Amino acid sequence: MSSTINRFRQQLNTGAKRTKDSARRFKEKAGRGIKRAIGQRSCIAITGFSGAGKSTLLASLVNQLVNMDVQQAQHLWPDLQNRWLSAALISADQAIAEYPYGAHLAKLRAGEWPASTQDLSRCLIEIRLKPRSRLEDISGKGYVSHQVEIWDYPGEWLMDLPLASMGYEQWVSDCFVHFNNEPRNTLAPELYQALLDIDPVSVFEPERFDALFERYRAFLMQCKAEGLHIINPGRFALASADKHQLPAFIPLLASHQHKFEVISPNSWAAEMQRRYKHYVAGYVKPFLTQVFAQVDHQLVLVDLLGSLEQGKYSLEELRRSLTRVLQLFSYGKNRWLDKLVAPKVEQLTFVASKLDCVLPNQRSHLAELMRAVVAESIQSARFESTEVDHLELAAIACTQVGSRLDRPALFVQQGESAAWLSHPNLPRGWPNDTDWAKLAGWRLPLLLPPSLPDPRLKPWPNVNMAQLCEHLLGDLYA
Ligand SMILES: Nc1nc2c(ncn2[C@@H]2O[C@H](COP(=O)(O)OP(=O)(O)OP(=O)(O)O)[C@@H](O)[C@H]2O)c(=O)[nH]1
Ligand SMILES: [Mg+2]
Repeated sequence: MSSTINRFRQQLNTGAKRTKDSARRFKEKAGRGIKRAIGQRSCIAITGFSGAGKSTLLASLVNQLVNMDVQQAQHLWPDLQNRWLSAALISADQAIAEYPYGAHLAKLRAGEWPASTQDLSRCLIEIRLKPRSRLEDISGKGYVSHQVEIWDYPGEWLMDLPLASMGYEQWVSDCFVHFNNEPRNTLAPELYQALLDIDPVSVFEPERFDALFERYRAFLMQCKAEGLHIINPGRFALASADKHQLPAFIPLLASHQHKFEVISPNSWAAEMQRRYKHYVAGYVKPFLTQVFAQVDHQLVLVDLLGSLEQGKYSLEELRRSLTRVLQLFSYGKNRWLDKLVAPKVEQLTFVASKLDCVLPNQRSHLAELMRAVVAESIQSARFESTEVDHLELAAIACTQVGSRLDRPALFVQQGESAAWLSHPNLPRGWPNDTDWAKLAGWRLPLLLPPSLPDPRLKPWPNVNMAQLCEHLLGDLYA
């Protein structure tokens, strides 16, 4: 009896905590919505798979903004010059983890890249501008302020977003198709058979599951190492994931061929469905809502060079997975109320990262390749009245453009050693077999950040970061 009362009390406490949490989340969300609606805050979402360069781009972007007068002294665009006062990182909510800008800055200055991201964090930047008129500055503060909100997260989480609109059965069908096609059918034929051998209506066997899940997880890691982008559950492709905290599940491939009318609650099928639902409702959907529900400007960051290096399956899957992810959002112009009720993404920019690794005379090739990779996404998502642009950049330039044998070339200094970099001809548009043959065996050089000065005193080397800032903040000066 007392254990029943205790359980009941525990449930009440959990329920009360959940209500308090949702009330806090609702208040936060409403606050964000109102700020966006009245033009005081814009939300930028960086959408990029693991290794695309999100954390580095964000560190470089914050540096450009908070040290604008030094970082962009050469590039300040006239409208900005007249109104810009300052930008600073602010913290507005103790419950949300802050983007570790200081730690990333210190790492970059020590010649290392930020570590691969393991959790969600938010970066909130307050920009102060001279008011355009007295009317704009009713409170007489001498400035108007605008907040820019950007989130950083592990790229593996992004791969799970399509699960938000699929049930377990649909996900299994998806896995079945992938397992039966290159490259997965070559990578894991035994695992495929082991997953197919489980009878979904038989009684769930926890030990057999544990052993199989370890194999399945190792396979997810292998897919990641091969440069593939459809990896679910994506959180288990992170080294830090703990299967005792996250619901672990596998695809019961035999259920793809048979539809079961009645399944017993202690069967494999029932257990996997429960875990899948829990994963989607408890992890995937909250992430989708928190980071992507109120986005003004979506930056889709793509590591095209990484996929060119990994080969055609990687590039093909990059194209497909981008299409799957982008289909989840609504795009278009917002009216005032839309921003509060059902916000749409108004601007979409496809950004190719690591441009510093591309020879200057081939940078336009990367732009053409980008257009080919995202053509399908643009067609299948509904982009009416959304501005779609492309930009190629390097958040931190590790190379310098020089001249060698009378041709523009890339020079790189890494510690004591210096070298000239070259690479095969990059394809103009979607690569054909001849392009792939040229790229075979090519390895993207793993460069370290160059020696970086104090950013308050000297600009950091980059390619096109000023264009990105202008592009993101352009609306503020319109
Ligand atoms: N040459 C060059 N390499 C870069 C640049 N930005 C990132 N990289 C490389 O790309 C790697 C991944 O960058 P991150 O910023 O950690 O990528 P991410 O998208 O945050 O990755 P996750 O946190 O794993 O999702 C770095 O470790 C660098 O090797 C750049 O501007 N130039
Ligand atoms: Mg990161």
